[in-house]
Amino acid sequence: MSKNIESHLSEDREFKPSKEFSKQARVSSMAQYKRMHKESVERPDLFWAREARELHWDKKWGKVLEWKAPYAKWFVGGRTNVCVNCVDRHVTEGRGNKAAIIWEGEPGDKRTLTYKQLQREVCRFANVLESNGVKSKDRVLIYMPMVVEATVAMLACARIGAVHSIVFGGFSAESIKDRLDDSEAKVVITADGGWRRGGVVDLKANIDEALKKDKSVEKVIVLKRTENKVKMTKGRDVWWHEETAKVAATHKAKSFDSEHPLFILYTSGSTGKPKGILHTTGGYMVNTYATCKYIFDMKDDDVYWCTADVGWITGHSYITYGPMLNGVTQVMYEGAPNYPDFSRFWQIVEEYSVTIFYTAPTAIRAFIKAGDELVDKHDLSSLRLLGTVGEPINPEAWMWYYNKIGGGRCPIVDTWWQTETGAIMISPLPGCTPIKPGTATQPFFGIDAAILDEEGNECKANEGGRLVIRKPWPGMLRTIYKDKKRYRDTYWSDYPGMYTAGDGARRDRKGNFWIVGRLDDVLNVSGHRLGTAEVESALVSHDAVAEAAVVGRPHEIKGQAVCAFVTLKSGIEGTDELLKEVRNHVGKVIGAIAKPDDVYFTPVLPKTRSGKIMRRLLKELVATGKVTGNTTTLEDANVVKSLQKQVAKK
Ligand code: 6R9
Repeated sequence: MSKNIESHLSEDREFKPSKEFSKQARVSSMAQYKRMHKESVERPDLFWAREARELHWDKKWGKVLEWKAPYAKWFVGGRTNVCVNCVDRHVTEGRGNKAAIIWEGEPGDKRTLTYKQLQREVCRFANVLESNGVKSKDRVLIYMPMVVEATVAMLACARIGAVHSIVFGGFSAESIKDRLDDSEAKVVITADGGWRRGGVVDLKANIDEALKKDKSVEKVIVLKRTENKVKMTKGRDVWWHEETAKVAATHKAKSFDSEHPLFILYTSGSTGKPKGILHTTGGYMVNTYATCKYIFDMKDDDVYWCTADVGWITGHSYITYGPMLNGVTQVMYEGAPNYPDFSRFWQIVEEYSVTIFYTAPTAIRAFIKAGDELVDKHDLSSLRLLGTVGEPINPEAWMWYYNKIGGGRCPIVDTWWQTETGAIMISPLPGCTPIKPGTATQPFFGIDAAILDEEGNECKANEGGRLVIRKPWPGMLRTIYKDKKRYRDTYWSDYPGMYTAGDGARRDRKGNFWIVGRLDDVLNVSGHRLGTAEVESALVSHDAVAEAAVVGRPHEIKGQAVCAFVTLKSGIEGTDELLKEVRNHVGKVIGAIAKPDDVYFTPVLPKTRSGKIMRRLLKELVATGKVTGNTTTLEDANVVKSLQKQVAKK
């Protein structure tokens, strides 16, 4: 990380959009950006009302914003239906026969749905949900592969006012169970499996396991995707295709209050318990709509592709909601980027003439490693705009993306945002912002971002501090589900009335934001947030483990790798076999992404005299192989020496 910061500070490569790009973009000069940004921050009511008016409301709002920190209401009193805005509106406005989703399965099967066809699917499934007892505000847990039906399920929930809560398909039964216990979902939507690297992920078995002691779930709706054999529980489990065959392909949508809950998405925090981030209707809709329009420059003839999974916030805001609100044609792909090899993405870009491509730095680094030949075989000339999200992008990866994928002609939008923010917060505008490798550049309209020191003073140029947002924005989380106190404590207690993002950052002389990374005990592994406390409690739940400390270390492809220091219960020997077992155990408890890359067995953990594990020291050790910092507060200084030897052996 520190190497990154240094290279950031000396980064002087800068690229401006071409005249052609600027000319057709919605914002084409920095002067225009500055004017609009100033207005949007000073008069958010004017800016956001203008954006909101481009969408359909059944009842117009009264006030644009009601702010009683830390609680915001946007488009107060307004009534709308997000699903109608994503789907029906395009049919009514003459885009019914336009492709909404061009989908490709991992085995190579293909499917295209127009907005009209999508409307029928969504209406059918809304009817299915209702006939299975789902009512407004009921929670629906979705655990699905990247198939069209995942989006259909989300939109159908939104249509009837049910609150979806998606659990990423890579998460384990136990992770599902935790989220079910918290959300008390009434219905689960899943599939008989999904394809991943040629194999089938047995999603239904995980649901069955998670539901063993559950009391809230009444129905499980199962999509047939892989013909994988599954157990159907009588009275509880029903088939998607059988249910949809019973109902009409039309459904009259009701309107919902602007602050009606839309979804809950769980994300890691610095304790072992994931936070249920709650987003609502009107503000989220307008914010995802506007960011897609300005940042991705979405136009009627674009083919947009975001490679995220709907299990993450990026898949919510920039697959299902934002792009559909803009009525764009988008590509959706089910499988892994390296199946059957690393040229799969480029093959898809070529085949569907993708124009806007949005992916994560970790994927870019994996492509670089796989070799340029895999890119060179494909014609990528359809691309006109590139984006990244999820973690800071290292300048080398940025340059490769810019030149090799973008052919030196496509602006890159490096978009900083979070599950909590709902929509992109800091990003270049492709038609005007000069871009540099490694910076997310400038705040989006309506976003008042700043970097503060511990006392709350704004940091000087290039000085590192904490990233905060000083004013509410429409897509912001409204609370942590069932935990208002945690909401206030986590996000609003560092500086009164301001949102703390949990990221460290600095701002250069031109006002560009350089995000350094998380300041809390949250790792960023392949662009995904992972709480060290969650991994630690998974480790400790193994019978042989007494205590565990987890830290991240820099990793060439994943950004950060998970390192675990583990003490075993007395009398248990730390064999290689046990090491493997402990790793797999974490995979079972949380999911494969949480499996530690390195596990070190140690007789004791480095602790202060008051018994606190010194993670700072472990972090330094795995990053550099040495410990230089102050160790005088350590209870047992010999621990460090022996750990140093172990790490050096790796
Ligand atoms: C959208 C998403 C949020 C955390 C965030 C930050 C990191 C995201 C970034 C970035 C640098 C970017 N992050 N985008 N860091 N540059 N362009 O990823 O949401 O999964 O909640 O993660 O990811 O650390 O705080 P989420």
